[in-house]
Amino acid sequence: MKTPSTQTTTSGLRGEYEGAGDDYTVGQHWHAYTPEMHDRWRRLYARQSALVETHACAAFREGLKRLDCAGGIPRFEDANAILEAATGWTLVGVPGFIPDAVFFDHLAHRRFPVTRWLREEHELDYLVEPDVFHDFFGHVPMLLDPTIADFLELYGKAGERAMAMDALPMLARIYWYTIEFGLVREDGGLRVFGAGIISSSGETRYALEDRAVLRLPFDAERVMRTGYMIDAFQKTYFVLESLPQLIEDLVGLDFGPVYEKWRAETPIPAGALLPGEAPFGEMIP
Ligand code: HBI
Ligand code: FE
Repeated sequence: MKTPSTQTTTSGLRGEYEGAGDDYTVGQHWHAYTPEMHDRWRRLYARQSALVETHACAAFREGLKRLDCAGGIPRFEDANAILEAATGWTLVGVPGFIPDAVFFDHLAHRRFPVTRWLREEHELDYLVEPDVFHDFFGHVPMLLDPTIADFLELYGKAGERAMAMDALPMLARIYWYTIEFGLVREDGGLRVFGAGIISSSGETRYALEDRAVLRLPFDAERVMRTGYMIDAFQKTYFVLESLPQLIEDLVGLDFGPVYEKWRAETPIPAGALLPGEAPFGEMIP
């Protein structure tokens, strides 16, 4: 992943790792956000929330409403009151990307790291690193869903073994193709639940509407073997039949033998089909 930027033009908070503890958490410093930043948030929110109605899954739509954050960059502590009552999760502020082991440890303890700085004006459409809009708007609504809440804790707990077995890229692909870029079947069509899609207006349309995209049924082993795009729209998305399928499929799976079998192999390229695989059509209806 990209190293944290040290650019400070409109946000003095961006990439500031000094003052972070061993757990990499920092205060949100909500009062440091300028009126321009709150305005930028409102515009990002307005653009994305219009798409959410037609493109996001029900859990996301409901979670977003409960967070009530259309008016400006939300305070993490306000969201924490809602989250703690609903699923026992807590948001912690972070300066940006944090080391894998630290990230896993937070998730294993139902703490979700949220980047505190907001993208700049020229980055409204596209950003490689997470910012507060991606992390909060994209991820936090789904933390109110009981399945996703439990799944993320399990994912955090799986981190140590994946690292010890030299198979972190395989585990990370599960996160990537679900929490970041996951689709789910709902109401006879496909809907978005992944934060990387739903925090991007271009990718939200593309993931559900572009005919060239591969949409494959979610299969944990297939996902763990599939490479992904980090600086362009995905070429392949995986589709859950329901959100609980995520837990049902993964809870019974012993990851150890899967890691051993595939960790030394070249991943299946993003956008490639294996013999016999048939992709779903575009989103409809
Ligand atoms: N740090 N802030 C932040 N956000 C992430 O999504 C993140 C991270 N560190 C590591 C990481 N993701 C992934 O590489 C792990 O899921 C493997
Ligand atoms: Fe993310």
